[in-house]
Amino acid sequence: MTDNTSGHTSGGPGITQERRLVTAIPGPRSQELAARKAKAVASGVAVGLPVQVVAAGGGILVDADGNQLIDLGSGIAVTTVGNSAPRVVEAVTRQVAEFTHTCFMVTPYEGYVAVAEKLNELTPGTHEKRSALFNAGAEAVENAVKIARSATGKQAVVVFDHAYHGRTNLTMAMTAKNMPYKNGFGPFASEVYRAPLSYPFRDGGLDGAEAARKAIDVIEKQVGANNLAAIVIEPIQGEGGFIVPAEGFLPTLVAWCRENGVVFVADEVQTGFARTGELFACDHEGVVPDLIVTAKGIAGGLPLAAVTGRAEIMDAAHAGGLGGTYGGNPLACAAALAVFETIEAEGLVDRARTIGKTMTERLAALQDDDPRIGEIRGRGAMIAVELVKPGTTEPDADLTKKVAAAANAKGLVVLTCGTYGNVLRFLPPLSMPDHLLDEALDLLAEVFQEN
Ligand code: PLZ
Repeated sequence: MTDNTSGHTSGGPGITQERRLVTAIPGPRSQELAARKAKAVASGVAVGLPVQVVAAGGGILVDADGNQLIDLGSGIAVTTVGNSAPRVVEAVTRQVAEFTHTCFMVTPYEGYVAVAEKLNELTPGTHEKRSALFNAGAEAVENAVKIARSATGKQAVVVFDHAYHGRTNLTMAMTAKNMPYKNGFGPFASEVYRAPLSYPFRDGGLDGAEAARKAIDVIEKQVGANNLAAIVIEPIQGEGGFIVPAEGFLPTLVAWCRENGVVFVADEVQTGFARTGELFACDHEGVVPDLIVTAKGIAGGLPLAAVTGRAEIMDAAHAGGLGGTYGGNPLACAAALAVFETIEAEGLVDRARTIGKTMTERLAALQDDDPRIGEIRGRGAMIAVELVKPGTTEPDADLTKKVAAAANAKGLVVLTCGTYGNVLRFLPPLSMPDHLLDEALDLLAEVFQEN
């Protein structure tokens, strides 16, 4: 967009980069769609903000009533390069006219291999790597576990408190939170064990090494390294509340995994691809995972996910043991290659850092006057505030709901998260122009004043 003050060019088809409210949110057309949705779509599929989106780009979502909302969600960390980012549109348009599907396992094509090559190059570590492509984060997490089991001949998997890994049967078992993810959907997969996480705001400020020792103690006493195939962890937790573990937590776990023949799997589904101000969140502490799971930001909204890792581990599964009809679909691969190019050409890793700095400074100023903001945390363009009863660490989920609803009414798309439902999270597209980010933060300040 030409009026993108950051100088970046990602953006939808000529959408003016301004917030505009012409009706209440949701407007009449959006409400009509909501009524149709209630009759046609299973109610288990819930909607956060029922506006009917008709176009999106830069930092804006346009709805069917002509409202323009500022997007602080990126469709849950997916449209990192922006919606309808020009390179993605061009690449997918070209590919859709050439061929749409062959199934890579039947007759291969270059896009899949090119994405694998690029992932092998970009992910942490200089060792020999292989990749396999899938459709969604949960499917890729499941495949990482299959691969780790195959490589180690062991079965147990350790995950952490507050973890989110998906909604399939195995990943429900790996996800911590009962409501809404697991309740009534059991029985769950076996051989999944949970260890305590480093959560500086709530664990008394244990340092990273101490918190890791606690987790390792649970693992050694309750599981045993000789039974353990993999530790799977989000380097910064997403749905669990944007929890950044204390420095040293991840490196200590990695070292223990290396000593004990356990595969260390980083679930970077939410944190990957420039989001946190590094290409991957593991990079902040120089952590080199054995396997890294990616999805979301990888393909600008087209469904794609991947497992990338050490060649000897990745190649352990027998031929035909990994795959799926659509995994690494040609359209999604074309989009991913365009995303990698966009991140580099537009300096989006730096852009995420700049956005993070702006958000953190502005939110810190709010916190100075508002004791309900217990903590501001996150990295890069993945920032959250945890809301509490003043002077305590008691979660305030009601306030969080109220604040999110008030922000929505002002034309801001914000998301909540956290085990206790008391975390307001911000995941703007990196194509967000500065003036919209500033406006969003002004509006948030108003919202906190008014609620
Ligand atoms: N691992 C770390 O964040 C998806 C889920 C939204 P899929 N997070 C958003 C919801 O309520 O369903 C996620 C994640 C991490 C795995 C996943 C799963 O990715 O692409 O949704 O399967």
